Amino acid sequence: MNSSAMPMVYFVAPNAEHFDDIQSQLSLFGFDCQVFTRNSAILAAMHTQPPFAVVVDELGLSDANSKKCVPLISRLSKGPVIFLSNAHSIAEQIDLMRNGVTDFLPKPFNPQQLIDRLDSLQEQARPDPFRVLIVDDSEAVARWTCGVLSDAGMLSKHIQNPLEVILLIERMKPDIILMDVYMPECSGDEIAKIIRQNKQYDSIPIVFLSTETHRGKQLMARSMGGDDFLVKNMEPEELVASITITAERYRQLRRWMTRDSLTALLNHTNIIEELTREVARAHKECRQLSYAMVDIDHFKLINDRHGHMVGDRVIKSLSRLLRGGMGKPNSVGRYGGEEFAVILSDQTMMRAAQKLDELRQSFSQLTQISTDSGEFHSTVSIGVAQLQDGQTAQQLIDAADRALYQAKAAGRNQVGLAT
Ligand code: GH3
Ligand code: MG
Repeated sequence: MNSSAMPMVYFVAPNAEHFDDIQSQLSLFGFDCQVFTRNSAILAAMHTQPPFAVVVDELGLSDANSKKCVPLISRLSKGPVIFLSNAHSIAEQIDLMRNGVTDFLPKPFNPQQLIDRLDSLQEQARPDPFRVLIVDDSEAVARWTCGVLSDAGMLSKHIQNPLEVILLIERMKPDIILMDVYMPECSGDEIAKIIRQNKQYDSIPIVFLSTETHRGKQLMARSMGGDDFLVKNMEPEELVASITITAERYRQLRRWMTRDSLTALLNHTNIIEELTREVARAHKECRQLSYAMVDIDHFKLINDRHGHMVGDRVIKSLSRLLRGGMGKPNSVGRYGGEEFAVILSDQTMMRAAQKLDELRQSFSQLTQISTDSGEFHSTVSIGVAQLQDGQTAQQLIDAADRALYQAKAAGRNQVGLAT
């Protein structure tokens, strides 16, 4: 990976025409890019500044065809090698894969498709580590378990007092809870039962880790809300494998439950729950909080002119931009069809409006591609409001909604401020 903050993408093509636009589109999504037209230049750059990904045009370079340069580039590449081509037969694709190509993208080149692919490749490259909450009265057992899990790249936290578990769930948002069964304050199955009373914690798996080998007692504990029962003193590899399998399955399940399938943003219910939590926190800790509604302008026209599929792509490009611009994964949600909700914690309305206006401008600069490869641009209107004393989440949403309405009425493609 290169040393600059933005991941670098190298393009390999016979000439550098049209790359200015690709460069500006990629930079809106946080990728730097550079184009190479000569073999010696790309090979030297691969040595001195290895990129995050390389995109190779099937036409190859000005002085080497793709058959010649792909094997060399892929040998030097530490990341994905994406091949841009018109339809290739499966046999040809297999041949390219054997030569180091990892991904294929069709021509004509669509920057949005590449950004989509780069996004998911980036996610795979740095997966979010599992967070494990360990509830065990034995310091020695917990220390051993924490050590094993941290060696496997997981983040773990230990509490000795099971009565603190709800507080820690709120703070840590664990992927999985590893629970001892016999503890002085109360038993693990009692705590599991209490956790299961809270609907919002239903999707956090509880795995008992105990010396208990009696099958009946194990099943009894599981009937109280536990998802698995592991016996202490197991091999570290077995512990890590069991936790990984369960945590991964539930993480996927949670993703389906809480996220919108098109954009992977929080869905309507969950962004409102998130806002409600943030409103409570802001009141309690006297923090500032702003909230915005972002709505695509004349979206119905986009659907009518270019079709639903292109409309979906416009929605995706906006969601990606909002997610990238906000930093925190849970601060953006899909409120409805082409309407998005953004939570701006610790921000005044003015600061929030400034940031949102930058995103508004970036979105208007995105080149959208229609089905006949024509290009068009789309815009958004935004309403932003700041939390007032004693205001509820719903009142804050209503205030942002009114500001959005004002922005639409004033001509769209602008940010409206709540009054
Ligand atoms: P305005 O500028 O006033 O917001 O006008 P608009 O056309 O954007 O708003 P309107 O509410 O009239 O139309 C929104 C359209 O969005 C209607 C609906 O068919 C479409 N839509 C909602 N969800 C989706 C979706 O997931 N994909 C696509 N392609 N279209 C959607
Ligand atoms: Mg709209």
